[in-house]
Amino acid sequence: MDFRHLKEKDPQIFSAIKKEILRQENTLELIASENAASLAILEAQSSPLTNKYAEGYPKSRWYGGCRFVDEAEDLARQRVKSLFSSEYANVQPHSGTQANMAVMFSVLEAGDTILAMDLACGGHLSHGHPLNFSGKFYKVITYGVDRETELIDYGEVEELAKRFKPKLIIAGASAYPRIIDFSRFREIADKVGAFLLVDMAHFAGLVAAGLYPNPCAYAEFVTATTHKTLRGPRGGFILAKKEFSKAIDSALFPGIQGGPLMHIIAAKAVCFKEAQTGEFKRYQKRVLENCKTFCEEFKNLGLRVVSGGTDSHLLLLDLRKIGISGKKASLVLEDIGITVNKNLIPHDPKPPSLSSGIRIGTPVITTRGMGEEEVKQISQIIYKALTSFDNQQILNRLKEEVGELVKRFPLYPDIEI
Ligand code: DSN
Repeated sequence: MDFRHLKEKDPQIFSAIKKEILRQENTLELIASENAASLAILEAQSSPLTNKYAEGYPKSRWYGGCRFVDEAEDLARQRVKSLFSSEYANVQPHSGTQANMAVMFSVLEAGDTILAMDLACGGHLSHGHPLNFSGKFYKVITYGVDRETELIDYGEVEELAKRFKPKLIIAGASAYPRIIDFSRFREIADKVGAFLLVDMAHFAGLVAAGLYPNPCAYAEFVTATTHKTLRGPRGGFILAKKEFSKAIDSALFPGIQGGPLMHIIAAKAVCFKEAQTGEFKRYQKRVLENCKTFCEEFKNLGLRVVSGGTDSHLLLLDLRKIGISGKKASLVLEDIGITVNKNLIPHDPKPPSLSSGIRIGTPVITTRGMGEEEVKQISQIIYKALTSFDNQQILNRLKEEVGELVKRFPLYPDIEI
């Protein structure tokens, strides 16, 4: 892959892209929601399929000339249905939020009640945050995690469900390291006659590899993004029971989106094919192992890991013992070439703009081929940086160590810039 045309035609944009490629190459990326898509996926999403208007669905489009994009969308739908054993799929959502919006628009009326996880305890913006459409259109009741165990308090979820009778219950989070008990959510939803939506955006790759329970067996609706653990192009998709197919299709188009991004849908199809391979399953296993190693190392270093560990690709580190905020920690780490995000810990005494923790994820470093030895080294680097954040000499040394480490595990050796 090269950029020879762009370089000539638009040197300014080429320069921004080149710098970003080099940043990704030379940084230890530990943001849990990011990954590094394959060259096959990058090629599909940069193809001339971007030129095609295809409002509608395969074999039922508003414009002519859709024969071949139909092939791509059909392949994407078949592959994702088979990957997650789902009866129905819609691969057109531009993002996870659009996927959630389409599900909500297909079964809810404005003013209906939804029960979802509190953002402060690990939930997601599109599950009812007051500034998001979901919080503006619906009456939102939130559940959190237990103060002691930092696990979802299913007793609280049931109690809230019985009290407020939500029409939709949402399970799924962006900063919850543990396995979510979908069968318990199903039981609660059934007790109050609610629909269940599982947003598996974060852990979809682990589900595809059989390392996390498959929510399709429990929920009427399952939404996800393709670019997190699933390691595909940026975008979303919806899985559901067949009886909801018409309602979801029309909630998405013409309800909230116009022409689908056919180049991205083709790249999603490639992602779903890659996710069926043994190599992908082995990759997800290493993602999980690396995350568990991080937890053990941080605990050995005397730090507290939220909920005591992880069952997934992410962990939350409580920094209060070191006496540094999540915001300061992420800035210190960025200066030495490590990217993380500040994150609230459950029942955080600090505001979201500061936060007491950081979220760490292993999808990207595992894609680069890093394993136990490197994770142990990175844990030490993070610990030393955060405990010596005012010692520039130590930080300079750690930055060199990060630089040497990333050079040994190139991210995109075949991209010519
Ligand atoms: N922004 C994503 C995350 O980092 O978890 C969720 O959409």
